Amino acid sequence: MGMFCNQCEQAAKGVGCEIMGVCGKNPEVAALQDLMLYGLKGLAIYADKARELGVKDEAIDLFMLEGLFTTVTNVDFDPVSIAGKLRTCFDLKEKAKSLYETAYREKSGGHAPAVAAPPASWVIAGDLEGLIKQGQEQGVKSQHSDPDILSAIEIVVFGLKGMAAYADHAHILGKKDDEVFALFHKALAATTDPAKGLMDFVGIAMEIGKINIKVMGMLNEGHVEHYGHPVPTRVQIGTRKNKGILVSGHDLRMLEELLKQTAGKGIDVYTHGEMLPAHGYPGLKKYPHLYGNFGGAWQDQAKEFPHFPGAIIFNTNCIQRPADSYKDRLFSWGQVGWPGIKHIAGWDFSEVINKALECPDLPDAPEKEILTGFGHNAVLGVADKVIAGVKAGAIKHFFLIGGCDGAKPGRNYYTELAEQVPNDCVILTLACGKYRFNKLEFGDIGGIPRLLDVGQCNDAYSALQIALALANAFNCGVNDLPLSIILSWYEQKAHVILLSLLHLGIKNIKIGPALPAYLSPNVLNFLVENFNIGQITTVEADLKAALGQ
Ligand code: FSO
Ligand code: SF4
Repeated sequence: MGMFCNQCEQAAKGVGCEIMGVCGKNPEVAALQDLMLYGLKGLAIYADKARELGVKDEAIDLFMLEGLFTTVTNVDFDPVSIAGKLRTCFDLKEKAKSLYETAYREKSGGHAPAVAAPPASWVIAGDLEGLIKQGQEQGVKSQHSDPDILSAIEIVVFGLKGMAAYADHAHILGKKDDEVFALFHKALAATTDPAKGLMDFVGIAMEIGKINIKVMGMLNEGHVEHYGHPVPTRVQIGTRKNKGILVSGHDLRMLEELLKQTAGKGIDVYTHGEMLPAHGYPGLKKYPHLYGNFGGAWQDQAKEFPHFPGAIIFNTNCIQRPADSYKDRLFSWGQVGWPGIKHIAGWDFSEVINKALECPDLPDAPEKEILTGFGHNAVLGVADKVIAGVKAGAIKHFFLIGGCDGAKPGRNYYTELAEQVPNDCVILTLACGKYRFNKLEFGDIGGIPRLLDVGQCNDAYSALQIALALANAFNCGVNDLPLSIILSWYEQKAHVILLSLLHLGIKNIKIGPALPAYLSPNVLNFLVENFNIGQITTVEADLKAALGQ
């Protein structure tokens, strides 16, 4: 049984995973995820048509986010969980169809024209085996065969997946927006339209980049409304002797609930990976048992989790195959799933808490402290100092070194780059790529730390606000700032952030380690010609180019 998936930076041989996903996704799960995308396209066709007639449905809108998020890299590996979501997808597609047909009848008095073509006509197979077979037969077919159009469609679909993850986070914080829901349906439905051409899909990709900025703004607002603006905060790394729960992922609301439920229970809560910036939020740091940060980026989990003897919970990507040594104390939440791993549905974390209480104490092994909490509010709070530093020549250049970490050896580039950035330059960082260098000492320039941790990949909005405020202060465009953007990417959330940067017209971005496998040569040329986007080369050459030497 084969598969094909090329959506992340790990795509086998730089082309695609065909026998087994490098991420651990097997062909059965790949087929089910392909079928999910297929079913969602059917849902999108009817939801879009119903919306054109003025009818919308929140259950449909929200499922679109959850369904797409399920198929993001390193999220749901559990066939039973995906099969359950496929049944919901089918039911909602039928609901959208009936909403459309009823609205059509009411408006025009006649029957709605039938939409006979797949995937609108999808009828769900019965059992798990049937679903896998259906996924293999129907999952990845496209109405197009031109390689450039297929590439542009993948850019659209992967952009929607990344935006769905951010929109889902925003919704958990109470934020939603109709324009956002509308674009999900319209854009996904468009990918099934044989009449659409290359430039249509390029236009849709740019629209996704634009709307994603709105989504990231909503997410930022949700975080700030719930927990206040992040403030610079020292975070303890390592562990101390006590019971412990480690929280991995990106969801701050889930962390907050866990902190409430563990208060006074003799348990310390630790952040892992992308949860690190949680320590900077006043509404979360007020819990004294939010003790510290454990481990490095996601790809080190199997090596590090055996040394964390407490309970561990993943609330979003990036989960990897759990080792036997810790899988009985591992939990998933939200859209995350792994077969055999206990999933917590809803907001009651008693099982996780009981498991932590049963587990032995963590070792008494505190390490150093690191700094986080430099969201745009904190950085712009010292904007005068930063601007004066630039004007006086004390700060020569800014480097935004952000994005995802990953397992490939080529990612040492980002450590070496950060180390070799000259002492009169400031590094802004965000997302899990920072673990390549966030425990090194960078010192400061006139009291401004040389390494500023802006937050999660979910905080890309904050980095953007900093860049826009600097451009405003210097009365120029972002492209004219002494700023170089050097990104590391891994999955579809990084991909949609890139679409947002392109929508803003930001040029000269370097990405790595590898370029996306789904860019056809012509589409890549288009990006180079219009945005001068490029792959990272060597640290020396990229630094020279950035500093104009
Ligand atoms: Fe990293 Fe994973 Fe945050 Fe991604 S933890 S790789 S782009 O999911 O989302 O940065
Ligand atoms: Fe391969 Fe990435 Fe797809 Fe996993 S998500 S199967 S690693 S391309």
